[in-house]
Amino acid sequence: MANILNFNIRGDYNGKLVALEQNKDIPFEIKRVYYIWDTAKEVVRGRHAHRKLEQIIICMRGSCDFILDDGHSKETVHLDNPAQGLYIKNNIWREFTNFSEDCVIMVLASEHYSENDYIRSYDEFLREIVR
Ligand code: T46
Repeated sequence: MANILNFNIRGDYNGKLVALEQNKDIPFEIKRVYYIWDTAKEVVRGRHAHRKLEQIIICMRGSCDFILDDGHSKETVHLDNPAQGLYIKNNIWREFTNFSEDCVIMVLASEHYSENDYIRSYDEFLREIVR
């Protein structure tokens, strides 16, 4: 279920650089970028799925854990590498937690923000994925 993309690092003695191009390194057109930081370790974010949205999650600094659930099984992914992206397709329930103090997450999204795309009830999520 967890799909980790390994990005090319174009680094030299000056430091490291990753370049991401839509429809090449990122498997969709990027319509939105947002980032999350300053979240306490024990906070649990997410607790929803998306009907259509696909996203790539990149932990730019620090670390955190994503718990993914496709309605059949659950998987935990530890993110701590800015040269990796966690590709989450639609209809996956996600929770994320265990934030390090310095954690900064950047998200590349395939759609503009729409509250209608969110499934915020786990029971509703299970009903929708068996339809
Ligand atoms: C996801 C995980 C990884 C906006 O106004 N625009 C936006 O683009 C986003 C993402 C959020 N918001 C508002 C909606 C809420 O009032 O920001 C507030 C916090 O959003 P939310 O509670 O949905 O944040 P997370 O961290 O639980 O989830 C977010 C994304 O919403 C979600 O798509 O997969 O990050």
